[in-house]
Amino acid sequence: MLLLKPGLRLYKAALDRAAQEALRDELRDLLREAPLFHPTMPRSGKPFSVRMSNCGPLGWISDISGYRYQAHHPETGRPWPPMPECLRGLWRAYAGCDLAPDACLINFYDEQARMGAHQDRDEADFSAPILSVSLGDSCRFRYGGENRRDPSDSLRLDSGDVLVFGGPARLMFHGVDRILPKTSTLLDPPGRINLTLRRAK
Ligand code: MD3
Ligand code: FE
Repeated sequence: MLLLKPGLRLYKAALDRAAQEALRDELRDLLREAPLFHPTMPRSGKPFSVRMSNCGPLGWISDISGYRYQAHHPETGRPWPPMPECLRGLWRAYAGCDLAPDACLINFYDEQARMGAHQDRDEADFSAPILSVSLGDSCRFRYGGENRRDPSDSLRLDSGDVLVFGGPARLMFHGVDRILPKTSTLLDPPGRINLTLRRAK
């Protein structure tokens, strides 16, 4: 485990190749039930470059009217599929939180996609951590402080890495500067999947 700063813990290669392949295959089935959608920015309606879906009781979505957690897919209207057991196991092993996650956001990045610096503050209780799992192509991940202008650092995240953000790191600004194309053979089509396990309510 690497403690990058207070509350920010990195577990390199928490999932080995076989575990990554098993999770990839589960996600492939799950995304048939809850297809990736193109979220849009509140007010402007500008599309995100990242496509998203969710699993677990609640899912995070963004559309013209705002950001929120809801229990159904915005396009199919169906409830989100259950969270794979392997993800709940990662939460038990690494999150250090007795309460189970009730939401898992699935982000898919193609080679061009990125995510601008933001805070995650749509959850009811910031005392619970957020756990992130990376699969597929590596990325350059950027993280700063609680104010947008605070100095930032960047870090390469590789397939199988788990990051936990808790305590003083929970409200830090963070984003994905870029995907590093052709750094992994896990996904077809290529790209990067990031899963974030949260307690939304
Ligand atoms: C730091 N996702 O979905 S994961 C997001 O790689 C998001 O897809 C990025 O930011 C991705 O909101 C980064 C790492 C991450 C996730 C949640 C955080 C970092 C965080 C919440 C608080 C602080
Ligand atoms: Fe985020």
